[in-house]
Amino acid sequence: MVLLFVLTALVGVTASGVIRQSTADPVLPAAAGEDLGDGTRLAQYEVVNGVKVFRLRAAPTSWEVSPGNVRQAFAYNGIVPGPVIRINEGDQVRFILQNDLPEPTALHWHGMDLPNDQDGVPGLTQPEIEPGQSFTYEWKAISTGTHWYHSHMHGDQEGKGLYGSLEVVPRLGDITAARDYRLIIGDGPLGFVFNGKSFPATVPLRARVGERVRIRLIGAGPEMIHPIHLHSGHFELVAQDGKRLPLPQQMDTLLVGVGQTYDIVWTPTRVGKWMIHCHIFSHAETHHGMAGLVSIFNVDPPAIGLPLPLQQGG
Ligand SMILES: [Cu+2]
Repeated sequence: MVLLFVLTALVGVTASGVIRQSTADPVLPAAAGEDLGDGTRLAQYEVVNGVKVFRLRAAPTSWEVSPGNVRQAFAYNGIVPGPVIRINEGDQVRFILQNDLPEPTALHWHGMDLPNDQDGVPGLTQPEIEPGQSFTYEWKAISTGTHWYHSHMHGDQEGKGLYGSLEVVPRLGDITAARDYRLIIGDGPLGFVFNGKSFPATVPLRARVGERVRIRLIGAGPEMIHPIHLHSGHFELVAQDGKRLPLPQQMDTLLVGVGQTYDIVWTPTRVGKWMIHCHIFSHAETHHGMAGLVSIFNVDPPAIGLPLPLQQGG
């Protein structure tokens, strides 16, 4: 049992949001490109002279937000959201952004403590990156926790899909959880989307009774606020904008504004299909059924045969 635990801790588990862990480096190169089980993928990088180098290409793409509903999107590396950038506190990181959009762009590292000329604001801290040009950002990861990155060129570019999760793993004291999901909320030209998809195309999230499930909520907007509600009782709010709260706060609905990030932890107590959704009717339902900001947790019994704390209908 102890050996199994050690092996699991070193190797990690790849499927369905289960966290990879390693005492040496929480971000294993072998994990690059990994499907994180929530409709997002981990960013790939290479290490050059001790610097983690990421390549991002912004370009138009056709993006199917739900079956038959194809929108004209702008995407980093062809996916909405862009790849999840997960780095460690203290990492020196470099991002080479290629602009293959038909218009200028720039990239802002939202929530990061970094040099002013790396802040990504066109016309203020850097020139606009013209179509066909590239720009290189480099900084040291100081700000820990859940943040995000996005185009700072017109809210319209952000709304079309130019955003992604930016997760800085602290050297000490990360939020402990068995699974690690993110739900990035969009409400622009792609419609109401969780991780670039509208229900029923949102990826079902897996969990087991008794697990601590971390959910990173990111308000990418660019226009609206969303009261995010999780069925089945309550969850704990443990961090806002990457900063841990002194005490977790129990709640069942959390208002997520544009630009905000929240980390919540949920421990399912009952098996079943549990919704997480925006509670504004027009953002999550139509008269023909659910659509938009809706995802489903499929909660299974505990893996190791423990009795259920609460049975369905109990
Ligand atoms: Cu909403």
